[in-house]
Amino acid sequence: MTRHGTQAAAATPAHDSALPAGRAGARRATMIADVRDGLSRKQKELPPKYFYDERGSKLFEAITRLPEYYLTRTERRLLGRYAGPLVRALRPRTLVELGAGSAAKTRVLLDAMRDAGCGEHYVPVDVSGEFLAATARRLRAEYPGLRVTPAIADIAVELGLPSNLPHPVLFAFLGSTIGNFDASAAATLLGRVRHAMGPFDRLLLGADLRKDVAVVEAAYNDAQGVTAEFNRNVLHVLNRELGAEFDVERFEHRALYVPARHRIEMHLVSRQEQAVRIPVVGRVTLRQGESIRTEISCKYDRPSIARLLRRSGLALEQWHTDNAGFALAVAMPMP
Ligand code: SAH
Ligand code: AVI
Repeated sequence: MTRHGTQAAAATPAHDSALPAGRAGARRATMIADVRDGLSRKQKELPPKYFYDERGSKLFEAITRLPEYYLTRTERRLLGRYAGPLVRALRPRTLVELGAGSAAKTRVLLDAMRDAGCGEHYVPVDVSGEFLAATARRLRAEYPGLRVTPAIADIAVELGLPSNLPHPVLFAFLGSTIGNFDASAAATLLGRVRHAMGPFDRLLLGADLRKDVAVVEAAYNDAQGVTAEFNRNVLHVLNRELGAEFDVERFEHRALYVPARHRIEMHLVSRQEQAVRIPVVGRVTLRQGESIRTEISCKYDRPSIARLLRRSGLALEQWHTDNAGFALAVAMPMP
């Protein structure tokens, strides 16, 4: 994420029902602060964590099945190859997954843990509470005997982990979601993981790699327009949760690679000059062609991942990749 809320919402165990009133109030206050801050910048910005209400999470799931979006299937292939050996060597008792979403690929890790006769506790962490609760319900049904303790948390602020997790813990941060955080936020976040780690714990990090710009741009500009809908969903979320009056059709999806920063950026470009009322926040004006940046998605290579890990107190221990340009990195805590 490029920016984060100033008012940190505390982490809460996820319940299967709607958010408790205090929690909903904290989310709203954080959202107001984020929107006020982001939309008053020269380059207007909204944090990508607001894509993921139930509709946004489903749109993301649809993105993962698109022919252009190579990331998910490449990572799944790599997991299929390397999860078994990793789990057999580490024998984790707990799997903690950051930004778990629907935990679709996690099943590869959970299956490997079951096959190896280890793994008693799964802790999916996500900012999207409703979706997380559904994921937890499904996993409990699929893996009887596995303790599933979901935690709703904004990982840019805190991990929200239960105390006394059985070690060794395997932390997983898949999908290249790390790329949605700028370098300093990414290092802070991974530093938080480092802080939670014991000496025999490991981090499994999925990272999308630098490659032909046309391939990356196609992945974020799919022919069916699913990514465009996903991008515009953040405006639906602000309309519903804050009573904002965005006319979503007045915004065009744009995704462009910025070579100097090794990242693709998603923007919502105003099709016309307009003023948008957002209760509590105020009136926001946009010129024709002016954009709101909604996401960055950084692309890496081995040295940049090793550097990021080092900055976070971690050391790169294993590096697995294939020719589709995605990597699984395994990191250990630096003493
Ligand atoms: N891990 C899955 C899902 C990736 S989508 C995969 O690899 O396919 C990104 C997920 O991260 C979403 O579920 C979203 O709700 C979550 N997320 C995004 N920003 C977050 C934040 N700041 N804190 C916690 N979770 C976040
Ligand atoms: C979740 N995250 C890693 C995705 C990405 O590729 O940056 C979100 C996404 N944005 C557009 N398409 C998918």
